[in-house]
Amino acid sequence: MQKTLVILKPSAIQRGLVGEVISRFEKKGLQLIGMKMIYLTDEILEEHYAHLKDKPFFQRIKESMKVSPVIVLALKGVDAVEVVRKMAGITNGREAQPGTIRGDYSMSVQENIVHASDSPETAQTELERFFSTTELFNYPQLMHPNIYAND
Ligand code: IDP
Repeated sequence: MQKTLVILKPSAIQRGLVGEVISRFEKKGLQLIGMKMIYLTDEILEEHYAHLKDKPFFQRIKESMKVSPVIVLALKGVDAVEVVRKMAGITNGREAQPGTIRGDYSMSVQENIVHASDSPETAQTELERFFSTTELFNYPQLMHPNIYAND
């Protein structure tokens, strides 16, 4: 079992896609183990997007992530990190495969609806960045046998 972090970016909130996107994760069989609405700060964005800090568009990304609150989700499932990355699609919404979240809802590199952790190690760091231990829930997924059979 893996846990992963998703951020529904301001582009999802502003365009009324929150329910649509969360619904995809639920229908897929991922277990929702944490969710909250927060404002991101420069401090947290500089940590979260540290790998982009020297890019010319860094300031723009930070501004766009603060346009409205975001929703952070913690999802759990077998291979959850890779499954959720695939569901998100590649960074540029115009190039992302139809059927993916970015491929279906985004026409932009920057305004691409969701963030999803890119490795199990990153997922752990990012979950700790956005959730305290009491905000992450451990409860049985009653449909587990129907979702996974004997995998
Ligand atoms: P990822 O979100 O697909 O993992 P990263 O390279 O980690 O992609 O970039 C983080 C976010 O920064 C992207 O989701 C996108 O919103 C933004 N971004 C990345 N590259 C560009 C760019 O060239 N122009 C504007 N925004 C960008």
